[in-house]
Order: sequence, then structure tokens, then C-alpha cells
Amino acid sequence: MTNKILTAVLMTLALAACSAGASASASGGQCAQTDSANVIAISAKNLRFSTSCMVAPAGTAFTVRLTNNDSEPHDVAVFRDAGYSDAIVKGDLFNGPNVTKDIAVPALPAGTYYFQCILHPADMKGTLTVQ
Ligand SMILES: [Cu+2]
Repeated sequence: MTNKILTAVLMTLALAACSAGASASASGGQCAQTDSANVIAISAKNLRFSTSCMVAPAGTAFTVRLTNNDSEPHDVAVFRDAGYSDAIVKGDLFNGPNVTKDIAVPALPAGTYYFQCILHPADMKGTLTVQ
């Protein structure tokens, strides 16, 4: 009887973990775009960026505006390669919560680039499509 209850509890926990993961990835499905001032506004919360993809116009400098809603420091760095070794720009790490800083990104040719928080590279990363 005790084993049955334990099994039921474990299964419930497993299901809860799965649905939490699904909703987290679904919320990151919409790509952040540049606004009319060429600013892409994103945020960081619970060691995650608000999006896993950004879209910017080719040949035009733009700004990534990061609002850090964590007390931990975050930044945005943009790289040419998926291995995150060839950096184009690295923003400064800064603590939140409710602190916003701009990262200036130079004009880039069309292509796929990669962004991450250099302090949390495993959990805070995504693609930047320049088109
Ligand atoms: Cu971070």
C-alpha cells in the first residue's frame, strides 16, 4: 500500500515536471523583433531569457535592450558561430531586478548568429536571425 502511494506521488511529480518544461518552451516560441527605433526588447527572469530567438534587419545597427528581472547578473553577447567563440559584441554583466541596459550591435550581413548570457551559457541562449 505504501509503495502504491509512493509510486502515485512520483508519477504526479514526473507529470508536473514535464508540463512545466513544455510551457516554458512554448513561451519562448515568439521571436523578439526590432521596433521602429531598431530596438529589440528582451528580459531575463529565473535564469532564462524571455525569448530564444531574435530577428533584426541586415546592414543596420540595432540595440538589444535587456531588462534583468533577476538579482543575478546577466548580459547579452552576440556571436558569429554556434560554438560561441567568435564574439561580435559582449554586453556588460549587470544585476537586477528591474534594471535595463542597452547593448549596441553593429550592422551585420544577413545570416544566422547566436546570443547568450556569458554567465549562464547553458540556459540563456538563442539564435539571432539577420535578414
Ligand atoms: Cu545570465
